Amino acid sequence: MITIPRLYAIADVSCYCNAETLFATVGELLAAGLTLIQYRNKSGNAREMLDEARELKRLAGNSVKLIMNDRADLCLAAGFDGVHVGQDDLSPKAVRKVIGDQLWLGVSTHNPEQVTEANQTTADYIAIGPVFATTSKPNPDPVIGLEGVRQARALTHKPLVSIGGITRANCRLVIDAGADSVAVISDLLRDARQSAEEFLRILG
Ligand code: TZP
Ligand code: MG
Repeated sequence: MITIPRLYAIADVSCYCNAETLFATVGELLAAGLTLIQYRNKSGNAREMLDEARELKRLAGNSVKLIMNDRADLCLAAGFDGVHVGQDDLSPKAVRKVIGDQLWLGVSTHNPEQVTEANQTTADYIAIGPVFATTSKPNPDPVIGLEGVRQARALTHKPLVSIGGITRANCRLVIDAGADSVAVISDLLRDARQSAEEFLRILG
């Protein structure tokens, strides 16, 4: 079983005006002491994604876990530590054929049925959400609230990551509802270092 850090930053390329801003923000997150970061790019082509991912790997070094959203092939090519897939991506079984059994595999779920299904796979962690309303994902699944986190907790012993609308103001409630970790996009964008330090203090 993996040990998942309390704070899981998602660096979503669509939130930055250019790659330099993305790298600068990730640099701030690293300076704050973050140890788990996902690279999420829903619009780039494979070559752009690999270039950006390799730069993130260069910045992060070997002591920070880097997770590639969606793409098992780019995870390997960039030397990342794992892959995160959703319900419409490669199945966990198919991802394992690409990445093997050592790298981290995370699976997004949105309801109890999906949690139960993901629990039966070789996923290293299960993400559940959106917990609260989010503007970072187009057409998000229905909000599950803290009750949805509690339900998910009851269905799996795997590390549970909550996502969606999580901020410094509500992250403690999410952990208290049973999540092991919170994944965050928007509340880590502005003053990234200070925000990350505050999250870590609240969650510690
Ligand atoms: N999946 C479910 S909600 C979400 C994703 C990728 C977006 C989370 O972003 P934010 O800004 O932390 O709500
Ligand atoms: Mg996906």
